[in-house]
Amino acid sequence: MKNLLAAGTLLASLSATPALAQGTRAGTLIDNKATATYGTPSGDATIESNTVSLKVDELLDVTIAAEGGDITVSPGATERMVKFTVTNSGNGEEAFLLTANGNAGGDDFNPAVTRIVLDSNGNGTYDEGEDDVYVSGTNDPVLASDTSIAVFVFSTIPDSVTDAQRGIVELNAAAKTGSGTAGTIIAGQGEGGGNAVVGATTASATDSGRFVVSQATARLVKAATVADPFGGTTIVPGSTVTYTLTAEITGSGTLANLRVADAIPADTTYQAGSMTLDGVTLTDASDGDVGTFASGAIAVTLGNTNAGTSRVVAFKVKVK
Ligand SMILES: [Ca+2]
Ligand SMILES: [Ca+2]
Ligand SMILES: [Ca+2]
Ligand SMILES: [Ca+2]
Repeated sequence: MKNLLAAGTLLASLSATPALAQGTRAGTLIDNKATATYGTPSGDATIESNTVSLKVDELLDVTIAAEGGDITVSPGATERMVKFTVTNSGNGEEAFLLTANGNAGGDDFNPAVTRIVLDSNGNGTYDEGEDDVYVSGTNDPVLASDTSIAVFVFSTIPDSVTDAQRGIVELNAAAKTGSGTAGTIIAGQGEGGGNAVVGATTASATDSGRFVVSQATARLVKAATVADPFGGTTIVPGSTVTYTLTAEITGSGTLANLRVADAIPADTTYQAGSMTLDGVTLTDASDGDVGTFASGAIAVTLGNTNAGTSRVVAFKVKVK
């Protein structure tokens, strides 16, 4: 070639295979033949070089990405899902082995992984009964170069977790042909009969999704103030006792269907119409408001209550 370069004008032409996003497809032959043209007394003469034919090896590469953002869960929640996208960023068709891990460190708890599901119908969302449960070595997803598959990893959240704790779930995807040190050659295992070569991604990639616990907790504090018939605070027959029940909801999220009840103590009489919620009078009847006095007890239905709020129920009794 060097002699030809020196001999005259070189008209080299490289293969014009269109470039894919991840490079030339594995197995492609890159043929290169050069020509040299030079002048002679009878006109130009052209000679050709031999053809150099190179087969493109298969680069094994993969990327993985968990759908972003914290996933809110409550203690003991089941069937909580993290969606991952696995992309074959190599230049040939490849099968990928998937491994989920709920026991990673660097967080507050370990989600218990229950199953990995492949987006078999390719619509990007989980379809119960339609998308296939992944079984390693049985239905390892096969991806063409530059294509992706969604993978859904399901977990159960431990009962013992508390508000604001975080737990991560990892998913690893590794090329089935081989992974490890970049540049490692797996002879003859590339698409199209060439070698497979571990790419810059090590042909193995891991990402994680994160669960964060949202748990509301209620605390109920009861207090009493006394007013006796003489303008003092002694407990004597005829004294009025005002009970105050303060429900404090802490943590985050919402406490479901909160109800506060209090049985009227012995030796006292409920003072009709004395029940209040946050200072607003509630009727004793079971009617349109949330308070009821029945069967010797007051009951107030607060319903779903957000963390960070306090509700105050009060009522009066008279000492017999
Ligand atoms: Ca392959
Ligand atoms: Ca963990
Ligand atoms: Ca689907
Ligand atoms: Ca009422």
